[in-house]
Amino acid sequence: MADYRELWTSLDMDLEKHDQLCAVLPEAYGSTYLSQENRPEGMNYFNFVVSEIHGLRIQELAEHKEKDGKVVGTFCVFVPDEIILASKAIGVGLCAGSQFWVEDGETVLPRNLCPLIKAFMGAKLSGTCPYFQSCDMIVGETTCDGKKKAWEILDEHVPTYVMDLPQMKRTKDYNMWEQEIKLFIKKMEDITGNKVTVEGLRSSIDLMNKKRRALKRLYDLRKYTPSPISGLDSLLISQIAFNDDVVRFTEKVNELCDELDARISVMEEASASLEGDKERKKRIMITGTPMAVPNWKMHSIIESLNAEVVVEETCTGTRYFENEVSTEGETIEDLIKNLADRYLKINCACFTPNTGRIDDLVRYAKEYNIDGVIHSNLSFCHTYAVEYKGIERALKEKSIPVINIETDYATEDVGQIKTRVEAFLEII
Ligand code: BJ8
Repeated sequence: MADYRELWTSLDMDLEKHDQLCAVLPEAYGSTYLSQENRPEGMNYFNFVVSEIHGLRIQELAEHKEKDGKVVGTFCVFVPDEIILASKAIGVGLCAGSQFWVEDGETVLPRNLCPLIKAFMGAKLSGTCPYFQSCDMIVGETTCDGKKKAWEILDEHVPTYVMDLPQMKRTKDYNMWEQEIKLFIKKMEDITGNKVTVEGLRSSIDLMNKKRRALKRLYDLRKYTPSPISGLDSLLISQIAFNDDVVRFTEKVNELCDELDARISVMEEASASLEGDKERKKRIMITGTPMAVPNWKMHSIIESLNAEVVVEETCTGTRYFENEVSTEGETIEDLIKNLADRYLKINCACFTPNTGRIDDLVRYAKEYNIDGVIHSNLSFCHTYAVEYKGIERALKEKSIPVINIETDYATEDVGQIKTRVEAFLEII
């Protein structure tokens, strides 16, 4: 990797501490990712992105800022990327997935809080995340109580704007969300000095739809048995989706999908001579809380056993790309309505009721030919933990095996989780 120390210094980073962080990532990535066999060639681009995760992309953000462009950090798939793009700013997903930051987060937050919140707070306080350091503004949302209150503390360190997300899906909630999107447009126009026009918004909707389509194409290819790509690699792509340039990312995912298409054709030709089911790995769906980079814990455990993760019903999975935004309409109000309609189709446990998530799970179980579901719950995430009971009941009614695993970013429980997953795979 090139020397980015000057760049990091200009971002007011703690270089010494950042060196400690950089020392752990290559080893973790090597043992989790590079050790996989038979990876598609197209993963080389994503390997490169990871190797330059604190380098090239940060350089691109810095160049954008030099031209007076703005960078905005987000934490939730409800924040409409289309508005950020239409105001000519760059959005970066900041959901922190490393144990490295938890300790610093705990200096200002209670210990019994979701690790994702503690990690993002720690990432900012420690000055070791160059994405955070590049942000002119953070966009939070009122999804869970932990995040909602954490924005107040974060705002002391970086300007934090909060979108008020409704928690029900009645007509009045749709109307309210439209109003919130309007206010967000106003905020983005104020900080960037750029007007969000109908044409600009329509073209950013189009860009985002293309990106969603590419991810959907990747997930559709995973429906094939055996999946032409590992769950670990797919998860990485979903994680990189939050930070990479939209056009380049879409192009690279489509290139990879072309390769996977070809792989499937080869497998189909060979399948006549294979003893199919004997070799078949158990097909697992992951559902639950998001897995922010570099949280690869659950996938890595499952795929070290005789199983493959073929779909993630999470925000680092289907919830990010399902449903496109309509480009129909003549006015900005029309497009705002289309945005509100699409975004409120996301089935997050912060909504009550949230029965759409159960429908999604049942549908995916069929479409992806699932053998079992693993509900992965970040510790202290109450909305998902409480929702688990209803999910368990609904899946059991359909004879779909499911287990719940609550965990954080630490590695102490890896052995224990492995034993539970192993037992689960044996019975399904
Ligand atoms: S749409 S899942 S990204 S809120 S931070 S709720 S894990 S206790 S992230 Fe989320 Fe948006 Fe919903 Fe998706 Fe729980 Fe932790 Fe809260 Fe979390």
